[in-house]
Amino acid sequence: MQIDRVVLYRVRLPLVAPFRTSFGVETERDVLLVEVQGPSGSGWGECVAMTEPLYSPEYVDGAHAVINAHLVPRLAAAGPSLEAEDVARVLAAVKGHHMAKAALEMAVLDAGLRAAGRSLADHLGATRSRVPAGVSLGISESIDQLLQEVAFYLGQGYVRVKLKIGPGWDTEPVRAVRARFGPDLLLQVDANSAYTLADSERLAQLDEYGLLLIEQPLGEHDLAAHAELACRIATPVCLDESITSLAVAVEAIERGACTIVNIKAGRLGGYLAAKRVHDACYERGVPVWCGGMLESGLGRAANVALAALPGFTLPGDLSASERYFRRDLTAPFVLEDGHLPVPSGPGLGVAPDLAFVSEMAASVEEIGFRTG
Ligand code: OSB
Ligand code: MG
Repeated sequence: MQIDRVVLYRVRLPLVAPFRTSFGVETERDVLLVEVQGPSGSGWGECVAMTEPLYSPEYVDGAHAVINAHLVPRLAAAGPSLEAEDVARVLAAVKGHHMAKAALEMAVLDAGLRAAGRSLADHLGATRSRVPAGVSLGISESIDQLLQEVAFYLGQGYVRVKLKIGPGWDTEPVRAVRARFGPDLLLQVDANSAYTLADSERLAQLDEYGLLLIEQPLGEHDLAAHAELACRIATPVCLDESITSLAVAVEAIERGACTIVNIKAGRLGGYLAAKRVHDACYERGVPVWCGGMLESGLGRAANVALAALPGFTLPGDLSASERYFRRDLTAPFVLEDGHLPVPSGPGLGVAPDLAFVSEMAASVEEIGFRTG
């Protein structure tokens, strides 16, 4: 795979509705797209870093800067031929910045697979042609509004509901949703690290509602506290923010900090690292599911491919395009009987709508690779 240049696009996509979590409110998605271009065609990556460093230390302006100043120059220096499998090693001297690295690796992966006529799903080892769709619902204005939202998405066919929670919005919404929609609804909650171990009695009050899991109740770096909490509550603990590498995933499982893992390629440094975490969990019998970061159709295509691997036994945060955006950057992902189809075309199997990307682009930068 020869790369001649990298093009970075910043595209602002308004969300159809504000998305409120324990760490803040999102009203638009500031998407950083990476296109790698070479003689055999181009490939696309999406950086999932958010506007502010509130979910994790990364944020989109920082990712953009590190890609420009530190990552692209290393790719350019790596020589005329580069495979996706080389990208992580070439970038390894730069510490952290997993979301920035993941975006570049995703673009190289897409370019290579497109040129080879092979789908990302096949390349990763997908065993399914469609994946169940879950929906992640932000903190609402009121219980009434939340119940309406849940009813709306269940009407659309979503097979699992996740409620964002935080202090002041936890047992009441969960109780209300259970009471209204019954015991068979697949229901889980995500605290985005809003609690401490001192809240364990409050969190134990969720035990009676038969949740699939509680996601990231405590701090990102606090595996020991998660292991202690897991002993104090009946709801299975799942980690999101904490799972920053394969080593941490294995440690979290071995220490009893979680019994379920949320896999996000951006947080782990790419889809290839995400596959390795999947494999390690699969070997250990630990269920995994595919998290989301309000991706456009490009990131969504890759997430859906990843979620088609056999260890993804729980529905992911994989929703239809219209749940996020009035118009997506690709052909929209549409729910089919509560599922999303796994793209089967070469690479990501979806292409950006270039006219729409240009129309929405706040900036476009081309970085040429000097060769010879
Ligand atoms: O914690 O899973 C999370 C969105 C942005 C940042 C973090 C998270 C989320 C979501 C939304 O829960 C998942 C989605 O539908 O993309
Ligand atoms: Mg989460």
